[in-house]
Amino acid sequence: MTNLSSIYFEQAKKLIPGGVNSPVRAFKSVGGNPIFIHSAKGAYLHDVDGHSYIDLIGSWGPMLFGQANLVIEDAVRNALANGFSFGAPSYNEVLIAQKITDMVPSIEKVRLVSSGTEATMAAIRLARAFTKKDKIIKFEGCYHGHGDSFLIAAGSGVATLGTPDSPGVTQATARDTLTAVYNDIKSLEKLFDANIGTVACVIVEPVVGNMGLVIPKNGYLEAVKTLCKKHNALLIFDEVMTGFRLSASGYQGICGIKPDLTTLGKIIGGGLPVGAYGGRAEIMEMIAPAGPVYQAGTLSGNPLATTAGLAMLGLIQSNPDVYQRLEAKGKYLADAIKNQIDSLGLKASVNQIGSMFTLFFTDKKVENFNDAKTSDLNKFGQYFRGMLQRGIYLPPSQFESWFISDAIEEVELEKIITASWDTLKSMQNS
Ligand code: KE4
Repeated sequence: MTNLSSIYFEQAKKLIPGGVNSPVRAFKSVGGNPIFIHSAKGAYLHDVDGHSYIDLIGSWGPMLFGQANLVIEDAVRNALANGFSFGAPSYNEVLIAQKITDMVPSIEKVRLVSSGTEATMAAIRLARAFTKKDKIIKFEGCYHGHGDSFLIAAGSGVATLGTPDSPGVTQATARDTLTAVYNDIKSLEKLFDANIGTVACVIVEPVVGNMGLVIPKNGYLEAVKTLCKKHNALLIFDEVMTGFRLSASGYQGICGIKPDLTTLGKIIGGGLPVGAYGGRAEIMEMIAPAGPVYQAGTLSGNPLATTAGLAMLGLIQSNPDVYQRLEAKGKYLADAIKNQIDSLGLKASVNQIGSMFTLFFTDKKVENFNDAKTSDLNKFGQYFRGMLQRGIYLPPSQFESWFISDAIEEVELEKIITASWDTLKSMQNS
């Protein structure tokens, strides 16, 4: 039966590469065509054909309090009357910089940009300038946006499409990106020892969302920081996804490790385009016009986007217990699905921390990208489609984290759990 989503997708493919403006949205690895969303509110997405879904993507992380939160909506509505973009400083930029530096102690100075990719690109340029060294170390399966230096053994949509290294990235660029194995400190040590005096920084997702959810082993991040200090390399925590998702100070507020630089995005824009990078003042002072490292952006600090971001950060500050609520909801869901795996004798495993969650179709405990890649992608595709048919919208990739929002209440959790049971049962009988 032809529906509007299919009609719109056919039109989109004639005008937009792959019919989407970001690859992972295309359902390529899960089968079927993407669904066009008409509106979203609270825990729900509503598609153009009148179907509703419980939203476990949350716009890939920003929607901590659920879709179209009224506080954020009112703030943006009121700001509209003042204009959309000035290309000149506005006080919102001071206010949001104050909130970010208050909430994340390791950030003494911060620069706003318009996406996580811009933030990570600028952060490594700054690290290279500050250390006067060229190489960066990232981890297989981690994703830091689509900057050339990062499209080496990357996760998220890159892994989803099975193209860990993108064409168009020059050998010269690739040569300066070294990749280690996450959660394996020896692999990082080996890279440092083989590249003495040349590594500017290590960039890491402290909790990884882009292999699917992978949690650092005890002591791992501390060991990474120790190696960075030993080799005079900066430690960059890419908290674009985990920033304000796992605590009001990101994952660094939980693990107690202070990186030299942090990159942020997603939640700090409240759903509008905001990215940021920040850290030790002596490093940030190198950024133009204070220093020689150039970085710029037409819409950086945009008044509407910073209004939404300020409203979001204000909601977090006035709801400090949101993270306990999200941890309880995440654990409840994880325990229920683990029970389903056990009672059905499935080859599957679950990783969960706070409101981040991934069901892997492998019986291995997933602690790095190689573990994640043992997942049965066909089974994940079947599960994704079954959940979608039952009104649950998951991230369309095995190599992504699910995001539970605070708008998801017990009734939605029960619907997700029932849909999961019915889907897994039907998969077993097929
Ligand atoms: P953006 O340029 O997409 O705003 O941020 C890039 C980025 C940087 N660092 C981390 C840890 C990230 O997770 C991201 C982007 N996340 C993906 C989802 N895994 C965005 C979704 C997409 O690519 O469509």
